[in-house]
Amino acid sequence: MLGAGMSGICMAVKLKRAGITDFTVLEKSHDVGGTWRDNTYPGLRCDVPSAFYQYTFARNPRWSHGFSAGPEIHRYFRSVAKRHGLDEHIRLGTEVVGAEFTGGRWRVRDAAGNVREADFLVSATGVLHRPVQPDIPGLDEFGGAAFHSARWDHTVPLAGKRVAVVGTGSTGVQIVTRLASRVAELRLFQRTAQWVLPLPNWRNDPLSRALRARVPALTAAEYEVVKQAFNVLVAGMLRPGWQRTLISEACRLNLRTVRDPQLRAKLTPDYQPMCKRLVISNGFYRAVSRPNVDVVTDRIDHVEPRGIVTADGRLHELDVLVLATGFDARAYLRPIELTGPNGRTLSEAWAEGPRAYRTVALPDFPNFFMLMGPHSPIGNFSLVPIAEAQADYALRWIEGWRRGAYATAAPSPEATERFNQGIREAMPGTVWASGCQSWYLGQDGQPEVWPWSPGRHTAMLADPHTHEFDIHAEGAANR
Ligand code: NA7
Repeated sequence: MLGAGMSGICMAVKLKRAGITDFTVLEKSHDVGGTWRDNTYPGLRCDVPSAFYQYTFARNPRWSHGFSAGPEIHRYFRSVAKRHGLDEHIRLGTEVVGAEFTGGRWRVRDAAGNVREADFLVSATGVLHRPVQPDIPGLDEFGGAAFHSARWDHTVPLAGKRVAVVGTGSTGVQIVTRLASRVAELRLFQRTAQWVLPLPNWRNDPLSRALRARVPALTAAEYEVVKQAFNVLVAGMLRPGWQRTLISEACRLNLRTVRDPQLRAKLTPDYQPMCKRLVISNGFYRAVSRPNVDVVTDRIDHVEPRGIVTADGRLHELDVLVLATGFDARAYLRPIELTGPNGRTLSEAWAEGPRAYRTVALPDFPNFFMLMGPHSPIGNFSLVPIAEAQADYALRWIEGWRRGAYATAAPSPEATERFNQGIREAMPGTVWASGCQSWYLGQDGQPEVWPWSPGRHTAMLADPHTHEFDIHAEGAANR
């Protein structure tokens, strides 16, 4: 298996619980936790409620907040891995560079030149993993400290400094909200204004935590309630309806809390709420209204040793430059190169953009499954139940193989095309196609996300759809 983040840990635990122990998780980094290991920036929180951002098989009754902070979430994933005895399966510091399917098995190569053989390959390499370094002239010449939000340099002091944040996605907003009162001057370089939904973040008091620990049914019920609410809201947001009206109005009312009309004008988006991934924050507008904070909307022209120069010729002098410029959402497992039994490579298969069979598999790549593959229902939903549904799907196939039902299986190109055709047909009319630039869009400008409710995705994966697979029985055996 590739990756020991949220979805890799999920798959590994599911394998163990099914009695399958002959597996290895290859992780390029020094620790488990994926995005929660990489991101350590000030103000980091998950914007999905903790009650719903957790595994159904390891519910945590002791979340400190409604929306808990990054380090607490990282501790949770580490503790699940430890409790389920994954240490003996995970090889840290092992970066996979390629895998070939040959002789009925996957041969997986790592950067140190080692080759491991496996009957199945499961990729759990995350979605928003590869930081985007913006193409700003002169960035390398900056005289102060400069780093991407996902590579935060904690040795750099911030108190009393002049700090710039480039980018106003969920990350930039969280950083600005946290740093505004801690630095001397903060400049937020905003290319596109964001709609911001204010949601309160409450503290779970010790009594309620103790109660949840004593009565596990409470945590289970809470999970279900939040899940249903998200299903109704997220699905409803996609097309016109009361959910979209409700959330749009909440965002508009929130914007009106910005008293300064000039600042409010700068912060007013020119597209519909939810076209870009919705930013959740109840402190951002307060933070940018502070006298030591400036929202700069002039285009960045270049960086020079003293700071950022905007298109109007103004030099913004800085000590620290934070790039909250997002991630390559189209990379998926690349640059890892896969080669199928007929010599077809992943680069060739994805030359026109990442496409998958029902978000989990690929034609021409037998016995290969993906977690968080193309068109998974990401957006503002919790990724944890998605990973669980996809892991359950892969597990069902692996168990079939262990029973001797088949030797190799890959989805047919026709079934994959049918699935992607259905996605394309459902996309017009969704809010993502309503006219904005976002990381939801693929290279052809079309949204590459799941155009229905997350519940429909789970229901789809409950059926293995074996008739849509090219199956070879030769060499199958009961194991
Ligand atoms: P996002 O949501 O991709 O946001 C990146 C931000 O960086 C966004 O405001 C971009 O502006 C801005 N950006 C990117 N490149 C540049 C350049 N060259 N110049 C100026 N501004 C730039 O990433 P986040 O890390 O905030 O969030 C990613 C996800 O992580 C989030 O959705 C959650 O799922 C968790 P743009 O809007 O493109 O004009």
